[in-house]
Amino acid sequence: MTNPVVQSVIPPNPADLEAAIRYRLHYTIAKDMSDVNTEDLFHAVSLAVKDVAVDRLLESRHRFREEDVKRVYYLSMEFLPGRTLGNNLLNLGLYEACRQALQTLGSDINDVLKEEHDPALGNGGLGRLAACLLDSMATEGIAGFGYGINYQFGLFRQVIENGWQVEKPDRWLSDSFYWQVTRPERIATVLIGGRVVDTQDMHGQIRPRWVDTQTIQGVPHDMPVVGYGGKTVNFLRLYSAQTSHDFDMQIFNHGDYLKAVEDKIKSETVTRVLYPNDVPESGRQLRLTQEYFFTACALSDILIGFLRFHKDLSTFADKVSIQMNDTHPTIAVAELMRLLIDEHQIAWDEAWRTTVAVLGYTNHTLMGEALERWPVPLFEKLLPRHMQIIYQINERFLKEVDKRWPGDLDRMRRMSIIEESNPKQIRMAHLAIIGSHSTNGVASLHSELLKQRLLHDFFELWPERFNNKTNGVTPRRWIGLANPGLSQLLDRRVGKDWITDLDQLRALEGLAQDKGFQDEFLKVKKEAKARACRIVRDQMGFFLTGDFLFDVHAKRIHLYKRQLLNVLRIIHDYLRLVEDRVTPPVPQAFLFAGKAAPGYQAAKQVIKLIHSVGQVINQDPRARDWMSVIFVPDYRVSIAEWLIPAADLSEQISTAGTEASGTGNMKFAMNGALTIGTLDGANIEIREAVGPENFFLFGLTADEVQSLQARHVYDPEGIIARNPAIHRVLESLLSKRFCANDPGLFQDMVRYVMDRNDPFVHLADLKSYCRAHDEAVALYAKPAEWVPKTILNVARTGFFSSDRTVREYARDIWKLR
Ligand code: 26Q
Repeated sequence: MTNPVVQSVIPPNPADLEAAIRYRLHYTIAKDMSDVNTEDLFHAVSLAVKDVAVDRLLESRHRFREEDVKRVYYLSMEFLPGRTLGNNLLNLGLYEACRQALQTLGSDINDVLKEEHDPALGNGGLGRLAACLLDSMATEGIAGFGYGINYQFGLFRQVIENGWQVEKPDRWLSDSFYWQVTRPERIATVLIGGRVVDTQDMHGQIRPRWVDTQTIQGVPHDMPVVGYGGKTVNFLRLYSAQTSHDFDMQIFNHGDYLKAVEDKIKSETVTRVLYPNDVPESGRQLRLTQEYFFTACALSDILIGFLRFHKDLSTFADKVSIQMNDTHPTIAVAELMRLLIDEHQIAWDEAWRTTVAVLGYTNHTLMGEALERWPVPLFEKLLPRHMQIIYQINERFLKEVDKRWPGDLDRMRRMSIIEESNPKQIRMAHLAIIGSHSTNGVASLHSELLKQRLLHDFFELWPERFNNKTNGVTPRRWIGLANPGLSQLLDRRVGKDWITDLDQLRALEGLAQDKGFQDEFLKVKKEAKARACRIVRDQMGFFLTGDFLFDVHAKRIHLYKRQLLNVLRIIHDYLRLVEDRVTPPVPQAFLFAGKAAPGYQAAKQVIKLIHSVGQVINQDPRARDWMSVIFVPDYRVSIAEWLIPAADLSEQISTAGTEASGTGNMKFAMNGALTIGTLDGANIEIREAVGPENFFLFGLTADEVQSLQARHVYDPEGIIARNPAIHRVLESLLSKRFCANDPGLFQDMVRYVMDRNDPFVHLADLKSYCRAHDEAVALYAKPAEWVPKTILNVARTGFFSSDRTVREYARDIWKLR
């Protein structure tokens, strides 16, 4: 038996692929065909396909070197790539061949793909965006590479016990994760701790030296990132921390064996676990160490790679762009300066010009309290040399501010990198803006609000540094893989090129009124809903039917995202049904999914509330034919892939001015759900794109919310007094209705929404939310009106392809070609 794969590339031909799979089953898995199970098949297919990906990876590397192209490095603490095998089959053009090959081997491709663990190396939107951008860079043929952390434990697994979220470890890496290639030859050495001493060089110049440091090694693990069509394969390089080999030797040479082993364990914990917060907690030493560790690994790797093919660093900025995904890798500003100055003897001014030209910063939040700050004492202890460099950067920067606004001390205090609190804090966002040539927001409104509010001082100083890059999502995963029915329909009706040129979906506009097409389109949605029903039944034992309108609210649980507002509205509908005997035009299923940060009590109570309300409604014979409430546990990419295509209505109801962009909103619209939403984040652009008549709008605008708060006139009690229906909802929450066994359980929830200082002004939007929802449901009852709208949503979401996003980054920030 020869390995048909090593003869380079498998043509997309079932017989060859089958032979490759058989080869792997025989020689790697060492099993007879008669013993083979689905898991074995998964391993064999993965190995066969990985070989193809590696072939193309080496070819791409060679081509990029020959052409000496400019490279982009995307630094991110989080990547949520989703399952790999199906994606790589699709992008390599092997999906159909594999389906047939597996059929011949007596197996269903869907069962085989499900064997793969879905890596959860991120919290939510920010990590998933990183994965979509990598996919699009490879597809666009850009030499773009991800750098991050190979966490041993990804985001916790969410289990629901008695309605409460319980966190369980997610040890995702196993021996059978084949997609990673360890690269021992590119181990990075990272210094940390110690102190700085001044020494004189041979010219009598004072040169600071960082001494008595500890060393941690970063071991890179590369995962291929296959572009669609398989022409370009880039990589995602994830580092795990390891004690240095020298250090291991010292264990034997010096006497203190136990101390040495303890230190070893300590340094290897650096990459043990992903922090689950989506609001930063200052003062966590391990988190800062993680941020520095992976940034330092990445920069040293990038410099070494560059110097292998270039004689010195003078052209570095022409050939390299580094994008910082939020402030998490912002220590890159100081680390790059340190490398250029201390290790490569470049003068400050030139080093600074290079640093600013190379780095770009993407901001993902509007909430001031979510901006990262690190206490100076902690920073000084871990990174004394970086602290010196940051002080110098700040000194020069404040001189510039003083030159522009002489004597404006208040402004200097506001803009300084150092916040003069006790203890002093380093404002990472300021460091990022000052140390880079570009600061971008992730949706149009977000970028505007950054300029007008959060970062206004910086915008006044450097308007040219600010720009917008509206997020996007990859059509390969979010239509191609997630929605095979829609995908095939598009292939037939608009041709196959939509997958790399999503604007082609426009061709559907002309079909929106075509009865034949409407039926086909409806059938696709029906099938996606039927699939969701099967999964909900098999995994949760809940019998759901596709005749219900599927109303889906899936994202991290957070007060600003207002799952609580949705629950209030559901209770309102429920009371209207059982108390007022008003039946809705159509039965509805309210599906929730999302994780709460483990320390975020209010968010965890929202999860409990959803379960409690669900239990009452789902068991009430007066209600259960009309409404169901379902919480799908452990939300992750692989759940989004079946849940989103099944949605009829997409809940995007954050308080205006709080959600930077959202990307789920795009995935839903692309898959033919209509959005009910506020004028927040990318909702605004989605609404403009699909047409206001195809979007259910409600709620205050960002300016109105701000003005309400600035004037201190938000008056929840007044709202309750004027709206008996709202009053009734809150009364029911205070009563035993939803917490018979635990009276008073939801008092806190009521307190949140009755607080005049509720930052998310729930009650200000409740009435208009109910109105918009009623409209949506009434429309759903008239398929002749609803279906054309969903078709137009799909037709007009081409803009939200991450291919477009990446092209904009390439043109405006990375300055490629
Ligand atoms: C920071 C410091 C310490 C511990 C944790 C963190 C931390 C971790 C994750 C801070 C933030 C995050 C994640 C943020 C995030 O996902 N933001 C989302 O980014 C999306 C992509 O741009 C946007 O679409 C969403 O609007 C935004 O909420």
